[in-house]
Amino acid sequence: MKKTRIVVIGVGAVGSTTAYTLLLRERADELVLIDANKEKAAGDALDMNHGLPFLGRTKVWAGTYEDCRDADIVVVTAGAAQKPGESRIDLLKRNVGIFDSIIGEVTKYNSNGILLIATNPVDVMSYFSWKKSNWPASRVIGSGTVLDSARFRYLIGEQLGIDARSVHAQIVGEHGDSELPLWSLANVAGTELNFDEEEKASIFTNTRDAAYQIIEAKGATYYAIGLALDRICTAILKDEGAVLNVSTLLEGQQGLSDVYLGVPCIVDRQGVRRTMDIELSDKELEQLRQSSAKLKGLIASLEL
Ligand code: 6V0
Repeated sequence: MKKTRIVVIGVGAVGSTTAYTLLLRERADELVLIDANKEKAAGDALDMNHGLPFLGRTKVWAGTYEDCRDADIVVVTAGAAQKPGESRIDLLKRNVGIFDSIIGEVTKYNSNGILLIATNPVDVMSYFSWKKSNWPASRVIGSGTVLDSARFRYLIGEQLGIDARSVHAQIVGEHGDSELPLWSLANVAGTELNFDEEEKASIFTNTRDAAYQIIEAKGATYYAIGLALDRICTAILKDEGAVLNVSTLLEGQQGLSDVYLGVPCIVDRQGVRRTMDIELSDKELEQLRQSSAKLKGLIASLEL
């Protein structure tokens, strides 16, 4: 039987935590770590291998792009850190330069795997990866608002005293400042949530600004995104048909197209099978359009 292989490119805070999460959950037979900093990738692989006597039989090694050949999923978390005084647009252009070479290398060796992008701004990096790879959009997926939706469900669950897994609620749009909560569809067991406007505003602000809060406290966020990426990998490898708010190419949904955004998608072995048809309130639709316009502006600035 063919062995399942996940390649993680970029093993900084997010990549190494994701790889460790995939290892703990025995998600694949083979786990390959790639980083421009080869020593870091080699050190992580050695460290993880020393844990194997306590785990299963996953094979972990620091690899090269040739190892992408048999990969089922290539997770990309590589990115440049913002330099002092550097604008977000300049950082974006630098990350696009990095992705130009990474995606070029991956597609040299692999033509039928799934690209799972986490590097920020994730919706733009996913769009760029789709263009650069020439792969069908169904197989180029961004982590989108999967993490944001998890934060949202956690905070609602805390407020209600209900397990976050029983809370059905989602964030859509950009993974970032223009994202929006879909209160009109949020529920527990089909029951509408009775929050007042102040409570709603506080829950959403804490969701949207969570990354700033964590980065201020400890410099980076990585545990929850590691679990979110593991969740997406599981939906793919187990052909689940799970509904996850990954970032995908819109082709007319909600009147939007030629942009990657976080929306509820059915995810299975083929990647994104399709997006769910959801009915938004007028206000939500307007906010989603604004989020899309912002991302399109960023894409246009790249002059692809
Ligand atoms: P980090 O700890 O600086 O790690 C980045 C890694 O990328 C480093 O190990 C670099 O050596 C490596 N790298 C840089 N250039 C290359 C290259 N050309 N080839 C291979 N490797 C390279 O950053 P961290 O891990 O904290 O964050 C990584 C990215 O994830 C950033 O863009 C974050 O903004 C983003 N996040 C995305 C989230 C999401 O929900 N999508 C959540 C958290 C962070």
